[in-house]
Amino acid sequence: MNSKGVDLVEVDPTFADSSSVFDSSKYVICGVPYDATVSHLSGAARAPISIRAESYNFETFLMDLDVDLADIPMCDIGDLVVNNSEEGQVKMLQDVETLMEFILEEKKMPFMMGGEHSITEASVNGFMETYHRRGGIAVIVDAHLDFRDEYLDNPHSHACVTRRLLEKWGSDSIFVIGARSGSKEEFEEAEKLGLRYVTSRQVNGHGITGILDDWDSGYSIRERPTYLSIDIDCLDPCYAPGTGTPEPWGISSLDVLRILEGLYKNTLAMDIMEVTPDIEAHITPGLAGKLIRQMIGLKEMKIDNPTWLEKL
Ligand SMILES: [Mn+2]
Repeated sequence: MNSKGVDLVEVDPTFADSSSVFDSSKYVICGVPYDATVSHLSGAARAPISIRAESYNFETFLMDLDVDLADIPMCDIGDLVVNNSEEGQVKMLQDVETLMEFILEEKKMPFMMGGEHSITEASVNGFMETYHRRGGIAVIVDAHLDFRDEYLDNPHSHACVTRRLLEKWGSDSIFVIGARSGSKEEFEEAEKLGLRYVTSRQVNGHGITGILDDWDSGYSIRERPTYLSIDIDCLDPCYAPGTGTPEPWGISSLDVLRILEGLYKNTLAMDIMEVTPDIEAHITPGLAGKLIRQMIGLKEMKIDNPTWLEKL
């Protein structure tokens, strides 16, 4: 494939069922093995390999959606070649942005597997280049507010992602779900700059569907092109222990499923970040892989009025 000067390396195995070639694929999976700005426990660079390995645990048939992924044209273009050091971050971010724009230009849905959350800044920027003028939004599901102005002298650290995106694309374009950690200053700045976020406790109390409904009435989020970023630490550590900065009292795996079900129609790009297989190498990367598979299944679901929960 022509990847606009971005270097990719083939992987073996590829993500399960991604057996099509790029040109005929509707869905494109890519790994970004970068974790050099991680602040607590590192190892997210090894997540793409691990998510691919665990993706083979699952049936190709998604019984709740009546979709067989073996029939769906999808490909795994391998890993972005990165210099996994702080010096390598600038080029990594440029390459992620270029790749995101390229895959969207080719009318395919990209799935980026991190790596650390700083990748999301570039990935959303690539998405917004095309979709901001059409009302594009980024929904970021994360335990952390990631609203520092800079962290360890780096304004593009994983701890600054949401702030950079809000500054660039405006408070009407960024929505955060599951926040429960940040400095006092981050919360004050988020208030001042008008960040729209709900905490994990609000999700627990109000229900994620109610929150999406509220945002839909206020900001029409279900009608706008959407980039969905899942930082795996949004989940309670009991569902996703394999992450570098686990934070208690998170949302459940069913909450995340409902986010996918609530937003899949207009979601045009997605990422899963911060899986750290050195800490736990099966349940967490498995869940990450399943979320990618479920999103593809939802996009391919034929029935008009889904009743998946009842059906189960
Ligand atoms: Mn996080």
